[in-house]
Amino acid sequence: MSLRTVTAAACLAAAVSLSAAAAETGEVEVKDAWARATPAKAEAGAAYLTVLSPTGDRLTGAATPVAKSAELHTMTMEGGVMKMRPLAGLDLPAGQPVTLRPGQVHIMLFGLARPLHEGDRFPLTLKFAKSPPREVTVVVEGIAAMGPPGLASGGAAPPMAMPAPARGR
Ligand SMILES: [Cu+2]
Repeated sequence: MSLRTVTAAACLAAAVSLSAAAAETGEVEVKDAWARATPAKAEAGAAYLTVLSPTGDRLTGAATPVAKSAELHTMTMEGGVMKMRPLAGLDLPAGQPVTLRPGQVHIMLFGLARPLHEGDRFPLTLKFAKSPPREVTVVVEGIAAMGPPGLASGGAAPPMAMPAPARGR
């Protein structure tokens, strides 16, 4: 057995034990975290990702140093216009990936410290009902992107009402 084969085998073993551990602890998996670039003076942006809980959980909130607040939002069609409203939590059925995407559930970022530029990366901490908070890296895509590279579904988003922060804070 060559050294290269040994290394590959060791890596594979490590990867397998890692996913086994994740399944045992019910640790959530998060992938394809991305955000749209924002116009120069925009104070709000949105982040999207895919999250999977092996044992079932609930996404209850998010936080990031690049925005004053991050809120779970959903979108509904009202009179032909998409309107956003805050969402208290998002159920994560056991073993089923849940994808946040433009025009649907998203993580709204209010009070951006600076515009999000394509190619930027920023940390986002996700909060869950059961699992410990989880920090992921969000990659900023183009201003009209519909998804992370290779996963873009295409099609234009419907017209969207201007976002407003939730009241009563
Ligand atoms: Cu929103």
